Amino acid sequence: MIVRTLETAERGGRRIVSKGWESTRLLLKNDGMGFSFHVTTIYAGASLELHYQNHLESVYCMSGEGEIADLAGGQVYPIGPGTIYALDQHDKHVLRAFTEMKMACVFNPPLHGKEVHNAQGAYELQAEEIRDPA
Ligand code: 9YT
Repeated sequence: MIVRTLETAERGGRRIVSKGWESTRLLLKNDGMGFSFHVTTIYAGASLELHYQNHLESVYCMSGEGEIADLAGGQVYPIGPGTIYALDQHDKHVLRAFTEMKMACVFNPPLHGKEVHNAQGAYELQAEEIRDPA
């Protein structure tokens, strides 16, 4: 069994900070679950154009307000506490945060740990691992 807290994960090097967001990666590929699980903060005012060509992602909004635009179909959906979106078609999208947003995110295949977005707004399939200290 694996038991971790957000606080120990943050202090233990699992917190990745990038442009417009930060994410604490609580479960990763090396945990062997078949998915990764992250608690992500999207900073207020961020507008992220993303396209996870190599991954499926679902995102559950725990707090904050924003919207997601599907760039293929043009639809825009409000995102607030209690809403989940799933990028089941590797959908190219823009996520806009009107306030700071706290999200629970799951990736399949699981992330290795240190991924940040490439120029296409995707994560590469290979990246540096995060490991707990022995
Ligand atoms: C919602 C989203 O994709 N945000 C970017 C960060 C990502 N959730 C991650 O790497 O944890």
